[in-house]
Amino acid sequence: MSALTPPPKGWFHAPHGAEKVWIGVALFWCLVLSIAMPFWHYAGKQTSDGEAYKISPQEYLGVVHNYIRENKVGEETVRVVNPVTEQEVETTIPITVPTADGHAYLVGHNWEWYPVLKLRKGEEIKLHISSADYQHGISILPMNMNFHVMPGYDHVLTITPTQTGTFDIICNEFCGIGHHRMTGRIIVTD
Ligand SMILES: [Cu+2]
Repeated sequence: MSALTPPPKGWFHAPHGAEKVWIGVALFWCLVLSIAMPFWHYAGKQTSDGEAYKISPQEYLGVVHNYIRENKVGEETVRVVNPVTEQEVETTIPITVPTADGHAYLVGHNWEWYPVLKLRKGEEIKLHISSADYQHGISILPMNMNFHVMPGYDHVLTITPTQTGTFDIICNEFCGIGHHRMTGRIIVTD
């Protein structure tokens, strides 16, 4: 019998016994997860309200560079490994604070999160995030905070830091050969 031959007549037997139980368990769990998604959308404290605006990657980069020019408070020296040549180079990355009206800008591109943000504990800000090239995923550690970042959109997250410290950012959406080295930083002070 080849795969193209129809099965013999009478092949279907209604589920019974343990099979029925497993179908029931799977169906029940599907329903639980289906309800959990909209529930956490409203009840979760780390859910985006979906605020986003269309912007080209070039325009967004312009916005970020203006923001850095006006809100830079320092610089950090970092060692970056070129993922293609494996050569290590020293480079600087600007440290910025939010604007007077509480906006901060972050861009993800191959392969870094730029610039470093310095925030204050308890101060609500509008965090703008976009990508200058591919899809990236921003993951703020050690908290379990993840957000999918698309080029062409200025995603706006309203956030209030609740802990002081240095938080590392990684990329959790595979974006190319340097993905595993794509990092950034958020510093929260009192
Ligand atoms: Cu990535």
